[in-house]
Amino acid sequence: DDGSRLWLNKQRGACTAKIETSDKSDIAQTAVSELAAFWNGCDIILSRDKSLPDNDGFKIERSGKNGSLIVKARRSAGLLYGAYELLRMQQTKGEIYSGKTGQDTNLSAADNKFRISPSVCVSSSSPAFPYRILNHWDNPDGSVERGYAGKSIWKWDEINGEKGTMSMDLKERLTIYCRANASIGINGSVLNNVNASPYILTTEYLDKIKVIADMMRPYGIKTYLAVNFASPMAAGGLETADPADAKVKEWWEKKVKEIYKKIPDFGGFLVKANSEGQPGPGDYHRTHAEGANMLAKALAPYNGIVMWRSFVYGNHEGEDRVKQAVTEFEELDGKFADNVILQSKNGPLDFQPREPYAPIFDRMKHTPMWVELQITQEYLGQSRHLVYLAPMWKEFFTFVSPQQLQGIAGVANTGDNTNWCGHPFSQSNWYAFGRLAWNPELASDSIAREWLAQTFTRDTAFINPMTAVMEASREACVDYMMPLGLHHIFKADHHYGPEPDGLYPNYPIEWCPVYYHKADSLGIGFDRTRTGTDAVGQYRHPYDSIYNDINACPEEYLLWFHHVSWDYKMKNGKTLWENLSAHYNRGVDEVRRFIGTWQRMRPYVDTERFMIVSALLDHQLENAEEWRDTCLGYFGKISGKIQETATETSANLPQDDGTQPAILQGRETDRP
Ligand code: BDP
Repeated sequence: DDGSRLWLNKQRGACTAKIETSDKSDIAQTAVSELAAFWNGCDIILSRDKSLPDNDGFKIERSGKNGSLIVKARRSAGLLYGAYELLRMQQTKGEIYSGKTGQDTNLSAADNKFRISPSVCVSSSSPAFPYRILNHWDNPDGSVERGYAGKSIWKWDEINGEKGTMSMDLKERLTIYCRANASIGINGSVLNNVNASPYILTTEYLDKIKVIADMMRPYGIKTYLAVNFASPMAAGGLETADPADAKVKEWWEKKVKEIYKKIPDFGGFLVKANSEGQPGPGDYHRTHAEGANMLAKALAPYNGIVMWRSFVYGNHEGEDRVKQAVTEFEELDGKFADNVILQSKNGPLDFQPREPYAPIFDRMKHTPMWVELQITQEYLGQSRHLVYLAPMWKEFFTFVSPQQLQGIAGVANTGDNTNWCGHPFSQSNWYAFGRLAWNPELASDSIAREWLAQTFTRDTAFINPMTAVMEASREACVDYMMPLGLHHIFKADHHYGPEPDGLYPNYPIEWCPVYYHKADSLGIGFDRTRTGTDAVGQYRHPYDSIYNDINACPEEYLLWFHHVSWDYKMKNGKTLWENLSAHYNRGVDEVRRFIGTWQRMRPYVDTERFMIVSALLDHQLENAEEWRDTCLGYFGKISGKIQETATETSANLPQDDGTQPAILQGRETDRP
């Protein structure tokens, strides 16, 4: 299995069932054709129902007499999601029987059949967020920022904008993309990088984008674009991009009109402004609100939205980087137009293996908020390490209630590699993102089980141990990279290997590892307490005082909030240094354990994927050892806990010199 079909049904069913609907929409027709192709069970009726709440949800019921099923939904999209729910049940549980014999139980796994209960409602579900969106960081030149699975999936050369066509190859590939997204409830895609090229808004590109939008629409997926705030200059020839300038406003209004003429249900713009060198309203002494509202006004007549990112730093000289989003946005709370959403990363820094939640979610009381999660594993071993991210995202939702959010965005991990995501297990992160975007209450292990069953096999001898591996994998990564609240000790810019001594004269200090761990002969960690940078002060009560108090602060965040002496006694009675070593070692041991488990999975997995995952896990183990030895070597030297020099300690270790394991050669990695 080359992994190209993701978790989708691999075999067309020999469906003799009748699938019927009176809904003529393209989306409902997609639902019918998916069921007709893959369903192996009773007859199904898809029916719109105005009495249901106005969202993408659905209900599945037995229709009575002949044991057929009825999927009810207010919207056509709900019919599609209901259809996929049935296919998921079939794929994870086995052939479905709809209870003619009156039995109310699932048959045993050995029977590979699942009996639908004769009780009235089989399943009922509606999404937690109306907006469930992928953010692609794809550039028009085909490269992908932080992409680890090849080049962009959008093959612009294969799209003929004038004729409105795309190559057969691309169509086939993007159909899988659409089906995969729809199967997990994703209903929007931002096609391009937040570091946006202005050329994406040229008519040439818009014509091609229309072709993509037309293809995604029948799957319920709306098209969005990331825009460069200075587009009126670069793509429109104006001398300014000042949001208060009449010509600038007019340029955006015309551009928006042009877009909606081509794509009547276009979703809106995503904007990274005045962040990491991107242009923005600040260039003209205007606020984020003034910039966002200008775009929002142009989009409002068409029901378009502006997703404005809060990922900013560097505009407040000397201030702790993790505080700057709140500093910059809090005073603008309530000043944004109704169709502006503030999109914030889950943590206050930048997608680290573990961060406390971002306090901006506590501070913005009058502004609709979305969370941005990173599916692509920029800081978690890229697509070379097996790291399942659902436990990390679930952790975020224990601090920030889904009810506070209007939408959820995930930075995609897709590329043109045959298997889409590089590592076969990285597909699970795309899957889990969609499932949690639909229902953040789902347990991460049940999502893992679902994904494993659909992607590999339903055999519990495989699913049980591999679910355990997936569930443990994120904590293992934290342990071998940055335990106890350490963060950002990655090698310059490519964010892959360790570089605890990193201090680069030509980069901002906020990019340097030494700025984040602050290790010295006395201790280690970033003092963000009241007497330090007071980042704790941005948190709602009681987190502000919990994080401020070294004895109350959860140990997994200890070095995020405190500068702690090497001999500090932790809860288990051992010193900080001893605990640090234990965590690094545990991380490595865990990867070794994952390898042992995987080796026992050989009978359940096709050779192709078995070999790839084996090679990747070996590579992960080497990397984990490198992380441990480099970090403990360096910190050991600084603290005086290890007598020999760090260079001697790490001299014999495999170094990450950027070479890839043979099996991966030729893949995109390490983009600055
Ligand atoms: C960082 C990435 C960088 C992105 C930036 C962002 O390293 O490539 O452009 O975030 O989110 O994580 O804007």
